[in-house]
Amino acid sequence: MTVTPEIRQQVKQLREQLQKAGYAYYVLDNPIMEDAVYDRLYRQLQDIETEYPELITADSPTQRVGDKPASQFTSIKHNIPLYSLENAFNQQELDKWQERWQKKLEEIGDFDYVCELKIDGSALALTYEQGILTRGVTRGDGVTGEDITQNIRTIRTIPLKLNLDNPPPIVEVRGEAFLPLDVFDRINQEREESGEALFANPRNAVAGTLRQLDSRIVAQRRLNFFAYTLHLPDASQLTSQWSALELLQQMGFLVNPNRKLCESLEAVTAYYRHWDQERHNLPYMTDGVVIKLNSYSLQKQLGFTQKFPRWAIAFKYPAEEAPTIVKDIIVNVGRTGAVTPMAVMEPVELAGTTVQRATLHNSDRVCELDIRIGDTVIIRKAGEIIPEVLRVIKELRPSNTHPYTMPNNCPECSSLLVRSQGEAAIRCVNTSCPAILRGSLVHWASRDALDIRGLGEKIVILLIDNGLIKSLADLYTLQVEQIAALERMGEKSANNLINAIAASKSQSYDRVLYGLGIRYVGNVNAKLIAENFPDINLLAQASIESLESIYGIGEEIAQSIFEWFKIPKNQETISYLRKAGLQLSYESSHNENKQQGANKLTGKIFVLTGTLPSLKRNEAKQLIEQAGGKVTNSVSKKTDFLVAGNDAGSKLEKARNLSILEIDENELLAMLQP
Ligand code: 1X8
Repeated sequence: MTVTPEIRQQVKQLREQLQKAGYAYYVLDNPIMEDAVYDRLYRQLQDIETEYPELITADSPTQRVGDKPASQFTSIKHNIPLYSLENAFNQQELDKWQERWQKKLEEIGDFDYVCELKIDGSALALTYEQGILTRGVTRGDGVTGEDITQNIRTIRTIPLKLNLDNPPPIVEVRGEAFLPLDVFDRINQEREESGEALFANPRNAVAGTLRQLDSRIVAQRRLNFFAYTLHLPDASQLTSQWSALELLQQMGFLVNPNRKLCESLEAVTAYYRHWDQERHNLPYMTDGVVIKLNSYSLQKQLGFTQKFPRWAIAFKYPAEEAPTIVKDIIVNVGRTGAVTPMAVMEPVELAGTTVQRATLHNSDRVCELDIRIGDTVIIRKAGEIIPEVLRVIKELRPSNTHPYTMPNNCPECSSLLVRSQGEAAIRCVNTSCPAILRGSLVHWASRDALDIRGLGEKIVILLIDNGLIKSLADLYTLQVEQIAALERMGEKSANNLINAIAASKSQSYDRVLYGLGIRYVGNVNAKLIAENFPDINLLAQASIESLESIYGIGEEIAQSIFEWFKIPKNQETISYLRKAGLQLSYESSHNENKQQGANKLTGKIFVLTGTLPSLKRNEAKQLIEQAGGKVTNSVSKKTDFLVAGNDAGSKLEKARNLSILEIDENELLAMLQP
């Protein structure tokens, strides 16, 4: 088929729309398009590119998903070396630095400093030719790095094309690739559960991810990037670091918003102190502040030492480590049955919170540390929610301590623990163990799974301890009165919980699959699997070979799924969930909408306002639309129902003026009942 000008035009338009939407979503954190619309446009573009591969360009939004594994990376010499920064650990060292650079200059005049947060990640150098991203290289040793362009394309906040009308022939952008802390925690949790070695900190996790030969794995890890250095071919175009940051932002990069122009070292110190507190509320790790002379002309006059620029310094925060005393060593049983040893310690301030528990990871680590009750230990918090024990100070060990040995039996159900070959983890394999049930339920209700608001660990424990829940399926037969009768639960919160559980029945099949907690089946894999086996019955009968033939699914995952479905108790769970009305296939959700959705709400126009007690806005919207109704943003004479939650504002007033029927969440859910 020949490419017509119309097709070219359509491709161009689709790319522009997708690029804008992606920028709004990832960089501005302010979406301008519904996910479903984005997906539709994306697929349109993908379809055209499949038909006309000659139209694919390096800057097409479809080129972010990763490609077949590379066999190795190529070494690349940096055009301009990536220097490291001199460190200051206290005020005196900072003062000395100022004295030193001022002494080097004959004339100083007015100057200011740019303060930026130092991001704990991996430095990257990006090359754009004629405005198109052509290369991404790791810092390496500063002189030579590795070409990881394929991996870098998967980072959504790195533009594939610069937002410039007349891009210079070549532009180099530098910055820090980093992992949001929640993603880091999730990666480590998954590794812990599958018995893999943990990443010690987000920086290692980023470096490890960037060096992944399989860029599809990188694409799943949600790496992010802050740009902080810009090299243009014509050096006279820019005169300061501050304006460089602004230009980077205009060009489409994510630039850290927490930067500050400071006129004195006192102001710099105030910035440093401010962020010493505030950094604990950031969703990424910072380990200090980078201070740069703003003026490029001053930077140029000062130049570099053998190792560092003279015009910049990193003012580091002290390592987040603290000594404390071990009061007890306990083991925790997770949802997969994996048994994690934990140290219970004298409470200690660390990274802005009081901690009294630290993970010891597994029995190998316990042996290696030779940790004992009574020991003084150094604990560290490296971004993870649970800190870890770094080392034991043997010199401070009291007499009469005993080496700790891991229990042979599960602390919760007493059944014998099992260590599989080649695994670091020891497991409880009793499928009725209350600890496993507890963990499974918390996972089932978690955000990426069925997303049941209000069903956190505390409530789960309450439900299990009161004998209301013995399996996952029991969630769906719970009655309001049963919950309302529990300690610290009223009628209202019981109602909310029941509604939230009911709403989870309309969550998609891939979320259900993830929620089941099958080992190695993360939320990304769950989507892949669901697409290839669009009905759980097909999946239950799938052979290991057919599972493995899914692009992206390896032997371990295939084996794990295969074995999961062989367990009678799991088959029972599926059958209960089916009865309860959960989505166990992609088709069924569509079919059911057609039949039982019975188009109960066809033609009805709804407006949502305020916060609903259990449904999120998009969930409510989805439910209404599935039943044939329509949701609009503003109240008018055409509006049939106003669904009002807490803190409803002007829409409520307007609806009352127009005498529009006002309903609450419960009434809405009742209308949706088949
Ligand atoms: C390293 C880093 C810099 C910045 C932030 N995080 C880092 N890890 C910044 O300038 N905002 S600069 C830098 C370097 O030059 N080695």
